This record gives sequence, structure tokens and C-alpha cells, in this order.
Amino acid sequence: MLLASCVGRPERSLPVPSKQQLEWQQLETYAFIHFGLNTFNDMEWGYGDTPASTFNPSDLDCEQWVLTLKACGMKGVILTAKHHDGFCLWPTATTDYSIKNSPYKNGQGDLVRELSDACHKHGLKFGIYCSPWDRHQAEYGREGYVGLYHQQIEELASQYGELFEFWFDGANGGDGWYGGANETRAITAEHYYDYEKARDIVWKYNPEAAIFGGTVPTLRWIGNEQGRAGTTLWSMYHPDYESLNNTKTLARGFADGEAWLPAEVDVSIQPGWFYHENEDAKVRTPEQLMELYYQSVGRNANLLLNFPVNKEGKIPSVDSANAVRWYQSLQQEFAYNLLKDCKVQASNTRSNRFSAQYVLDEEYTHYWATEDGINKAELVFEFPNPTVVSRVMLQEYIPLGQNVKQFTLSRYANGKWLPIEIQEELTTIGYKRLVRFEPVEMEKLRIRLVAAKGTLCLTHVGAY
Ligand code: FUL
Repeated sequence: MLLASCVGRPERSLPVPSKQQLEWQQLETYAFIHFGLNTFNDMEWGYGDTPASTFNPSDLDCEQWVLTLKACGMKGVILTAKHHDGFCLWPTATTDYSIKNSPYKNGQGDLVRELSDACHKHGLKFGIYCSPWDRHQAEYGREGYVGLYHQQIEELASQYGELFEFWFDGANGGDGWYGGANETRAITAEHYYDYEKARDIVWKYNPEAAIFGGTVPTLRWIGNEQGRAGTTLWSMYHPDYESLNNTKTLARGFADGEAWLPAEVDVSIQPGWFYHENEDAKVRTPEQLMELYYQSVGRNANLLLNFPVNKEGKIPSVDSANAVRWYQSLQQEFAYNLLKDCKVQASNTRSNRFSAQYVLDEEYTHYWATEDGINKAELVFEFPNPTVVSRVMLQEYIPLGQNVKQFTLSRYANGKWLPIEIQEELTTIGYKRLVRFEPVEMEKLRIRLVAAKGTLCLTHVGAY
């Protein structure tokens, strides 16, 4: 028995990600596009009565969006097919408040089509944001609206090819035009939208789609829009509606959460989600984008970076230049894993099949694992020559769960082990953890995993 349990792979430490959740996490970075009536009226939250005739991009080019996003490493894009103002960017059968009553292509346009086509052509994944809150619809807040909303989801889920993610936004501000009623309407989001049914409609056509928001998501909001995940970040979470909306716990998660609900960091490259001329000088710099990356992907979350499209119908040149420059620096930073040439030793190894050497190969399914019950261990990497390092990358093999609670990094130089000075707490790892420090020379690097929930399994380790 003992032999069997140590030779086979470690027991899973529940909960674990589904195949779809693992694939979603491996995307790491993808984009949001906020575009609609707000763009042309300098607004963030249209009231629901802005004339459809004001939607009039002068030189719209979805291929420019897609090529820009690809050049900055984005793996997919999520479009605001409908924001809170209720204006639909596709010619829906559910309302006249749509692109078909705008001057764009004389009412013959369909932005969801144009963007999904450009994505398919250039190999980017495509996703949809369709706001549950609708400040235009007369029936909003009553029973009649819910069927209409579900029909919109059905149109979007069935007509534009495969969707990788569907976004049910959480905002429900209350007041709106509502067919001319101009009043405040309260709903109980947890029950009103029938999110189970909404999700089933998405999955009927896109069984692999990740679900953001609502009552039955497959991932969770990070709890802020500043682009910041917790330094401690568990992918496990309590799946009840109250917890899903608790901004105090979302950025950290729970070591004992019952559900695998990995975190998504949504943040805009400009101060607003929609384009505003007076924010042209406030676009995040490549350095600030790098911070966002380390604070999201570097802490076990995915980064959903928003690009506001301007009135012309393009991603502005400053935004695209900054994002591309950021991505180029990122690629440079991680161009070569300095550990590749190292000898690696582990204080404990399950068997040859789970050798420490596997943290250095590219295969995700090859990993180092300890024996059952061993949840403290260390890895030592010996460089052929003293080497300057300023970044360490760690990845747990999450198909077996997220386990590490605490770790330390030390360097061997001039005959002794010294701690590496690090500005943030070294607690969780999860799918990926990136640790930055001042460049420092070392002959060996030691990673000590000092506390964990279960058997240790690391699939990749890097130093840069
Ligand atoms: C929020 C919305 O209210 C914002 O307008 C934006 O769409 C953001 C991504 O989500 O809840």
C-alpha cells in the first residue's frame, strides 16, 4: 500500500480546477473593450436615453484592435456588447435601441460580428460582456425584462462562434430612463436575473465558456478596479452570493474555500472604462502596466486589461504604444530562465517520476512532488557560475490543488546562506507567483516551502 501511494501521483487536495478553469488560468492576460454610446457622449454610465443616432465611429477598424491586442500579448478580448445604458452593439431582435438605428453603416453594422470575425481571422479568443442592468428598458425590474435579457444572451451565445468567457456585470445602480419612467428601480440581483438559466444558455452553445459574475460563476472578481490582487491569493473561495460580493475577502480568498474560483483582475489602461478626451494624457505607462502585471498574474490571478476605443473607432495610439512597450519589456524580463543550467536538489522526492528536474522542463504535466505527508521541503539550484538574479517564478501543479501557505528564498554567496530581501509577504503560490527583488549575486538559490495544506507539487521554477 505504502509503495503504491508513493509511486502514484499525490492525492488531489480538494477543491481542484476543472479542465476549463485550468485552461482559462493559462490565458493569463486578455483584454476588455469598452465601446458604445458612452464613447460618443463622454460618459461612463449612460442613463438609457442617449440617442442611438450619436453612435457614429468615423473610421472603425476591429482588425486594428485585434492586431494591437495581439502585439501586447493578449490571448483574448471581451466586448461590451451591451453596457448599463442598454444600447446593443449587434442588431438584436429584442430592442430597437441598437446599432441598427445608428448612422454606422446606415444601420447595417454589427460590431459583435466584426470583432468576432477579426478574432477568428487572427487567432484571438472572443468573449462577451452583456450588462444585466439595463437603464433603457421599460420592463426593467419587472418580470418581462428577464426573458428579454435571456434572449439577448441567447443571440450573443449562438451567433458569433465560440466564446471563451461571458461577463455578467455586478453593477445595479438603481435609477434610469426605463422607457421614460425616469425612476429608481431596485431588484435583488441574486434572484431577479435567474443566473442559473443565463449560464445554461451560454453553456448550451459554449460548454467551455468561463462565467464571470452572477450566482454561479466559474471565476471571481478581485474586489477592486485598481488592478490589485492580494499578495496572499487562494483560488479557493466560498461560493455563496454574499461572499462573492464581499470586497474585503475577494482579493485574498480562503485556504479552506469549498469551491475553486480563481481570481480575475479587471482594470483599465485609462482612468475610465470608456474613452474620454480629457484622459488622453493619463494613459498608464509601460512601467505602470508592468506593476499591474506583477500585482495580478504575478500573484496567481488573471489580468483583464481594458482598452477604451475612441470616437474614431480605434484603440488610441498612446494606449497601444504603451501596451506594446510594456509587453516587449515583459518578454525581455522573462526571456531566459537562468536555472536552466543549474543542478537541482530536493530535500524530498516522491519518486523518479516526480523528480525535482521536472520544475525546469516546459511540460506543465511534468512536476516535482514530495512523498505523502511531507509538506515542508526545499529545492536548491546550483549555478555553474555566480549569477545575478532579480526575479523568481514559481508554479504549483494546480490540477492537484493549491497547497503552499508560506515559502522563503535565500541565496548562497561567499560561503554562506543569506536571506533575499523581499518587499512583500511570501505566502501563496498557486498557478503562478512572481517575486521581484533588487538584483543580487548568488552561487545557489534555495526555495524553502515551509508550510502547506498538502503534498508539495511544483511544475515550474524560474529565475531571471
Ligand atoms: C463595472 C461597470 O459598472 C463599469 O462601467 C465597467 O463596465 C466595469 C468593468 O464593471 O461594474
